[in-house]
Order: sequence, then structure tokens, then C-alpha cells
Amino acid sequence: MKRILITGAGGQIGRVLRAGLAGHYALRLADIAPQASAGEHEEVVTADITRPEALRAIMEGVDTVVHLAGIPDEDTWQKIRDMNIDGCYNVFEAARQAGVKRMVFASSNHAVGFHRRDRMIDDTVMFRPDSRYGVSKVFGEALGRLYADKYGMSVACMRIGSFRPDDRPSAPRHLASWISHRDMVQLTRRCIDAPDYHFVVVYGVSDNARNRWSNANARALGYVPQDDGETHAAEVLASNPPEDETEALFHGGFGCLREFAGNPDRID
Ligand code: 15L
Repeated sequence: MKRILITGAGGQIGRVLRAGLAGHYALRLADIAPQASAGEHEEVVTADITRPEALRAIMEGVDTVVHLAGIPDEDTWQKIRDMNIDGCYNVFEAARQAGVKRMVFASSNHAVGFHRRDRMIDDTVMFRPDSRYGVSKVFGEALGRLYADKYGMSVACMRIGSFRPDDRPSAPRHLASWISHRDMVQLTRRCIDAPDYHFVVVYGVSDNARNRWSNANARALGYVPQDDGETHAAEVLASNPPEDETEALFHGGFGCLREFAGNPDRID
């Protein structure tokens, strides 16, 4: 069995991956917060990614790190910097020092949020972060690129769309950006198990009829999403007001709108 370290294993995505990856790998589940006690083929460890010395021990014997830990949405620069910039660096660096071969990094669609939604985007579009949070995901992807090219680590960056704790889209934008729990598990497994890649960016999105992210790289890894947000469309559209006009222009939606003082006409 491969040994997989999941950072942020106690978070929303972490808990779903813990259940979905169970039995397929030996899991080392790291979080700063308390977690449910270890089951078969599991180790539960407490680790703070802002403390590099704490990461050394948990990297031992690890084949792949699934790095989820961090601030999961927009926040103050200080928090984003400590967790998503410094913390992310600490995880990559500890993995390199321990000889870990592969890193699966939880990036976000907010790294490219200011692209216009009327255009499909793929993994080759330039970064257009829509928030400090988005900037931190650009940083993580750049770090991944560096560790792949310079140190030969195999790195996958999952630009995750809208992962919902209740496993259903709840806002109009989610009809395009939603990823179901089982698709999230499947995509992560493909990123862990695909035989040989150097550096790859994939979108974490289900097979949504309204999807606007071209996902050839994920398909090449064997990802075949099972779910489509459209099955919830009638209910979502009936229970929500239409999206704000500016928000609806961009892939990042609300991520763009928050603190927005720009001119939409200048964002081509
Ligand atoms: C994300 O990256 C965030 O972690 C999550 O809170 C949502 O904002 C999601 O993207 C989304 O775009 O819906």
C-alpha cells in the first residue's frame, strides 16, 4: 500500500477524502485540529504547517502528499501569508527533504477567477487571481512548478471549483463550478495513482452541463466525473436570486465581487 499524507485532513475536503481513500492506501492524517481516532491503515497526527520542524517527522516513509491544509477562502493577508504562503512552502520543502516523490496540491479556481466566464478556460490561461486567497493559490502552483522542474518532484495542482459540505450545489454559479464528493475522491485518486507525470494542472469540477473549464489534463489522468450539477438546477435557480451582474461576468464569481472597486470593462 502507498503511504499518503493528507494535510488538513480534518477539514471539509479532508474528511471526505479520508473516507473515500480508506482501504486503498495507508493514510497519515495530519491536522492542527482534533480528528476522529485512527482506524485500520490510518495514523492520526497533529501538525501545524507554520512550524517546519513539526513536518519532518510526518513526512517519513510518505509516497505522496495531498496538501489541503490552509485558509480555505478570502481572509486577512497575515493569515493567508502564514498558512497559504509560508505554510505551503514548509510542506513542499519538508516533502523534498524527505524524498517524497509526488505532491497533490489543493489549488483553486480563484487563481484564475478574473477570466471572463463567456470564455472557456483551460490549464494554459494566465493567472488572474480574484483575491488574496487566489494569489496564495497562484503561489502554491508556482511552487509546484519549481519543485517539479528543479527537484524532479511529480506535482499535480487541482484547481478545485465549488466543493460543498452537503454535496449539492446551492448557488447559481455552482451549476458550473460544483464538484461532488465522489468526483473529488476520484480526481484525487487519479492524481495519486497516474503512473508518470511531471507537472499537471487539473480542474476539480464534476461533469456539469454548464461547466466552463476545459479539463483535458484530468481526462488524460483517467478522471471520468460521475455527477452533473444540472440535476439540482431547477431547485437552485428557484431558491436563489439571479447572480449580481459583475459577479456573473467572471469565473471566480463572488471572489471577484468582494472588495471590488475596479472597472469591469477593462478586464478583458
Ligand atoms: C474555493 O476555493 C474555496 O475554498 C471555497 O470556499 C469556495 O469559495 C470555492 O472555491 C468556490 O469557488 O465556490
